[in-house]
Amino acid sequence: MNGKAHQAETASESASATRGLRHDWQKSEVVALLTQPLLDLVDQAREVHRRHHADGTVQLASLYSIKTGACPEDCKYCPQSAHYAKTTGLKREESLDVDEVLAKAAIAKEAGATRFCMGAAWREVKDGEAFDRVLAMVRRVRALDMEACVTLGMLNQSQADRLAEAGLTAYNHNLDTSPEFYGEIITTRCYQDRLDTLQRVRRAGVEVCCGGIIGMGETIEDRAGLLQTLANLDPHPESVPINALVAVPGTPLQDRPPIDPLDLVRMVATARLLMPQSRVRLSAGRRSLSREAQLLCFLAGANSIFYGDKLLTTANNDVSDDLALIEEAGLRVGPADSSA
Ligand code: SAM
Ligand code: DTB
Ligand code: SF4
Repeated sequence: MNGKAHQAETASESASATRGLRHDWQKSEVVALLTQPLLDLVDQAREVHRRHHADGTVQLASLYSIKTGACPEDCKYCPQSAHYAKTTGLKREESLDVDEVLAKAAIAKEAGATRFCMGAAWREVKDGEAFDRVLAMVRRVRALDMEACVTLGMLNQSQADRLAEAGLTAYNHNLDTSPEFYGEIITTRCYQDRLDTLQRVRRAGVEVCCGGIIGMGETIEDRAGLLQTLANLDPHPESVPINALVAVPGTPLQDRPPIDPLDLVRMVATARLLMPQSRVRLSAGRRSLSREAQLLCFLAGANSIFYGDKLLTTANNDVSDDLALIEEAGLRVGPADSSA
């Protein structure tokens, strides 16, 4: 860790203690929050949200896939895994051309996004030309005065440090579910591999974006276990994407029934209570939510969305519908919130 990152980590630890943020949640406490009467939960979450995010901003983050498909991992929810390519029919594609990616970032900025997230279907980063291009993309997205986020799979410390030097704002690496349920969903890596990468990102002084997915057949305890693990990271992840499974045909989870949108509201509200200062991002699966369900999520403390017609390989909500809903709710497009 470089001196600056170490100082930042120490300062953040003591600030965390004085602000009363907790990192010692028990599973039973999280289950109790998650399963209490819905209006009590939403009331509490709203109160915490207003206290910590008085400016009422919603951050718009746009996603772009710089390397699609043919991933060696076997994540059962993911259309990009090579293990299911025969049944999903998804073809490998690479758009590692820096100018082309930058043109997408400029379009996203023009449409109102303040963060540009680039995703690669890699198990891990390998040093070499592709990674050098990603570093160049990060530098140029930052030069556009946008926040830059990448999600590239596992990293070693020197790769995390190089991303930090390039000016990366945040690294997305999800824990997806509880430690207990993880092995049912992914067998080609383990929970500890994820935690190790997250720690390297933190040590490099880059913000952590880490969340999970509901709707994969997990129990309430698994949902609580995910939130408990996230909240016990110290410091908390600066952003917490909450995804609802997009059941893509050809993946092993294709037949999972859709989630109850109120379960998503519960996840958002509980994430807000456990991680008061983080940005809670409504992520995949938002397209199947009504305006009313999205509004309830905003009420419960969501303050960011993925914005743009496409996520990585699947469709996302219409941008003009999103802007209209934000306006009708009386929210403002972020990023002013300095506690995030
Ligand atoms: N390969 C990298 C990794 O796994 O970290 C980055 C890309 S991966 C597609 C990023 C995240 O997208 C996953 O961790 C998962 O949480 C989410 N995701 C992927 N497919 C999804 C789906 N069908 N429904 C909901 N979330 C999904
Ligand atoms: C996150 O938590 N969700 C995003 C982003 N981080 C990288 C990805 C969602 C992917 C949904 C399926 C797809 O479009 O391929
Ligand atoms: Fe690969 Fe990421 Fe998809 Fe898993 S989630 S198969 S690691 S792209």
